[in-house]
Amino acid sequence: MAKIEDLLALEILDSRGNPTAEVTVKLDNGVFATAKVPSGASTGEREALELRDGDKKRYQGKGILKVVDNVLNTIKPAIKGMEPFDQRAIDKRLIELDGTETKSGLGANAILAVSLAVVHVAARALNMPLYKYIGGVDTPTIPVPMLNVLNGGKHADTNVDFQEYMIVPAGLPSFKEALRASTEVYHTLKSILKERSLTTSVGDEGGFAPSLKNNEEPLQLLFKAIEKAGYKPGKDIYLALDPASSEFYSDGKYHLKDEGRTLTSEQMIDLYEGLARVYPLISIEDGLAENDWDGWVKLTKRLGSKVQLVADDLTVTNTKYIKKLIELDGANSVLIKLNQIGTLTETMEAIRMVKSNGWTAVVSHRSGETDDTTISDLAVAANTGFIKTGAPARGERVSKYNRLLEIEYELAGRAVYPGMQAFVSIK
Ligand code: 2PG
Ligand code: MG
Repeated sequence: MAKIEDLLALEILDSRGNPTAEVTVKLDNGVFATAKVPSGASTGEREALELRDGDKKRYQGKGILKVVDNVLNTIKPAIKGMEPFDQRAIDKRLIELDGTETKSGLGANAILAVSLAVVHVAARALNMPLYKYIGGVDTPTIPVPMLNVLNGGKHADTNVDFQEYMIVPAGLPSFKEALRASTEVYHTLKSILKERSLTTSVGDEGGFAPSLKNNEEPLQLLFKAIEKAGYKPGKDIYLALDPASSEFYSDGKYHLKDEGRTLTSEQMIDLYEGLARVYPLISIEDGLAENDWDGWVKLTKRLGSKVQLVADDLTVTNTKYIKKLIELDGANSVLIKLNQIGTLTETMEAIRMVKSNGWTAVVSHRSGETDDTTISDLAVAANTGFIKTGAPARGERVSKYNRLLEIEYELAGRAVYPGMQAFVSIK
């Protein structure tokens, strides 16, 4: 059996021009593979720690030389000689080495880069595509993409409070067709913005980022763009939101700058209910804030039967918080981000917990990304049914969609595009 022989670590850049980690694992049979980790902007306060140097003389304090050092001098000696096929044992070793609950010992960025490079090298050593290595023979589902085509909040420099306005092509027959339709809508949206003399420059996730009248106008624009592109809103293509509301929540209230309003949880729920009545709004992520647990329970009671309610900042891919939310019946879906928790094994445990409860799991990118495509394979391997990875533009976003096109092609007739079936959590 091949064994881990060497690790290389590099400080590279993410799509926002901030340093991030790249790790290569080399086996004693010469096979090697690389993984690169992403970085969020609207991070949840309970996320695993992303270690940065804080040395203001380099990259304005954002350097990750400590991460490189931790990989080379602490992790490498500890996992050298281990078999790459025992992912669970390697991830356990990484967690023990770190020794903290939030991975602040070595940094979740150091740990995740190694965890993912290991799974890549193991798959490569067996000559298997990553999705098949992780998922085994049961890997037929190509996820429904949730494409963030209009950016606001922390991902843009505008007056729009809500962070993400997504299109969800759940009514199309295959991933390929779903991506084509979404891309046509994206270009149509661009022409509509141009006609109205609104800016077509893009935000962090490749979606357009114009300043608009209020938080509802993006939904009107998307509805129009879908129709103008020749598709039926609410039949071919649905809408989804990630307000990332923790970002505008303070003192127990939601402060919306678009209309200078301050709303309670109940009023926010009224707002979403009103929007869902007018638009084909099928999914709302982080509609309420990461510490508004009571609000989430009310939100689920009111909207949980018709809208997918996705917890992100609240649960941070951590089974401890997912379990709590399940017990409260406080959502019906959970966002999955590898770097919120820091290892592949823990991420898979989170997905299993969510799915075994009958909820949906949405595998997600971060706003700071690289060309790494692990999440595409993960979404297929874990049969999550959903992936959220930005607009169909910008290299770091399209790399994930392109990888899914390849997987769908490779699986030929065996691939299932679940479409509306993916929304099992909406009763
Ligand atoms: C989110 C993510 C990804 P960030 O809030 O869901 O879209 O943003 O990576 O900035 O946390
Ligand atoms: Mg989110």
